[in-house]
Amino acid sequence: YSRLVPPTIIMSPVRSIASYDKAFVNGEWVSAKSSKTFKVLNPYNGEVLSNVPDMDSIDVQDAIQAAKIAFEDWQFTTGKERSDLLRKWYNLLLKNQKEIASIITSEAGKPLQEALGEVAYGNSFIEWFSEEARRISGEVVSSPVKTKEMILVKQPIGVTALITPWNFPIAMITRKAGAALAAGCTCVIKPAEDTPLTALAVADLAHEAGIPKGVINVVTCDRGNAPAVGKVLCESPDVAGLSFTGSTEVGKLLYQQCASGVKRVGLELGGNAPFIVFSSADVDRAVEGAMASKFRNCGQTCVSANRFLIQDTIFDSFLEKIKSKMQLLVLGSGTDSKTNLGPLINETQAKKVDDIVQDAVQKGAKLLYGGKIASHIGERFFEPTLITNVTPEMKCYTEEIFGPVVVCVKFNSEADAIEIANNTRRGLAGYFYSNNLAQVWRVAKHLEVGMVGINEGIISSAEAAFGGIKESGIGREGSHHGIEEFTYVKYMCFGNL
Ligand code: TXE
Repeated sequence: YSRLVPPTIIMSPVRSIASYDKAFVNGEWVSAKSSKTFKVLNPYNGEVLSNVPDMDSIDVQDAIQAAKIAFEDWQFTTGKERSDLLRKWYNLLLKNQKEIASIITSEAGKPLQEALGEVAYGNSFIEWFSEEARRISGEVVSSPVKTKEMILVKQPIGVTALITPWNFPIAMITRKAGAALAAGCTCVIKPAEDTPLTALAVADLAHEAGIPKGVINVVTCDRGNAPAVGKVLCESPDVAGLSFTGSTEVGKLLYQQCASGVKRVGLELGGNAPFIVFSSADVDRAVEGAMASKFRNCGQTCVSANRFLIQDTIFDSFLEKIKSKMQLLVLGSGTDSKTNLGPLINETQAKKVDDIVQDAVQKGAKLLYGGKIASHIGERFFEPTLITNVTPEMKCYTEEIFGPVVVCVKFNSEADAIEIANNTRRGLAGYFYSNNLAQVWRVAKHLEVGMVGINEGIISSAEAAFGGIKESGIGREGSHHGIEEFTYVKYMCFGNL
């Protein structure tokens, strides 16, 4: 990570994982009014890590009110003031990166090394937006009449609801909250029920950095209360906008719920990324990119390669090479340095992956490696799996797999590859490997996706715009575009001059 900045303030580190047992509202650690709690489990062994408040539609109202009151002052802070606070938060996140990574490994199961990578990535959003907070500016319009001056200014939209998933417990929060705070918005975060502890630790550090009470609130609830809490967040007249990352199904529901209030909505939903390897490509490099894109976080990544489209002339060689790499993957505890693949987040997700693989096999796909839940290690572990002979009616072709499954499709021409790649309602990321310059430009333009990796399997960065087209979502996160989602343009016309 090339932009490490030494911490400038020395504070106490993040608290122990089990001590995160309250939600964070208006700068205070609070229980649910009902006193109900739910268990946060370690997906590796089912150990209870903590019990956190199972909040409902009443509790979330308090958080919205806290964010509303905080917005009264926060919206008028200067960009420099917000930048300085975000920088302090960033320094604390850096100082505590090992502790946060350890919480992520405990509640999400990913190998510690990957968790550290996620923390670096997650922190980079706070650093990036601390810089961008000072660069939010408007325009002086060329007025058509001498008696008027016209100015366009950008203002924060207000209180924002940030609903996040479990696959990147810190990065999905910092990517949204960093942009919201930099813009001058306040927020109510509802983290996924599987991974609320990272969210609470991150909010703890924001508070310690001096970010005022009410600017960041974290409401925790179990799966059962998520629809009620989500509905209040979407429908409250005091919430100006929603930023959601999660499934397409829930994203569509929240979009509808926000419609009655004509809210600003940002959605980052699942993908079905094509990963095309053309015959001109360096196959070894393509296999390396394929392994990184597919197996990071055990395939539980929205930009993960979902369908591998391999040109016929190199099909067998690609299969052989990727299979030999897959045979080296080690499943196990995220705390063991030898582990490449941790557990899937929960048994529901493991069953979903199993169902997708069994569906393909029953419909005639050829299983070349793996293919089932690795029960000898645990019910949440899935074997790295390689499948060919797939057809468009199989779920592995149309659905986001979200597991360690490589699905290979043979194609003949560039036109075929593009047609197969675009034959999906999703359009988040796409990848291709080619050393033919004219082809590179053509294919990059024709892929119907929001992000393209060209001879590269890992593309996410705070500097670049992240987001999809079609049913993969609306809006962009990261880059300067990420802040636009949290501001509106106000036109001021000065007359009688
Ligand atoms: O997602 P959900 P799940 C995809 C991936 C995965 C599938 C299901 O394919 O297999 O979705 O995962 C909250 N109102 N992605 O079931 O349900 C929930 O509490 C308000 C891709 O975990 O969408 C959590 O905080 N909120 C994705 C968040 O939504 C609700 C990452 C995501 O959970 C809600 C995760 C409701 N009615 C899954 N129902 C990506 N784009 O990276 C649930 N939630």
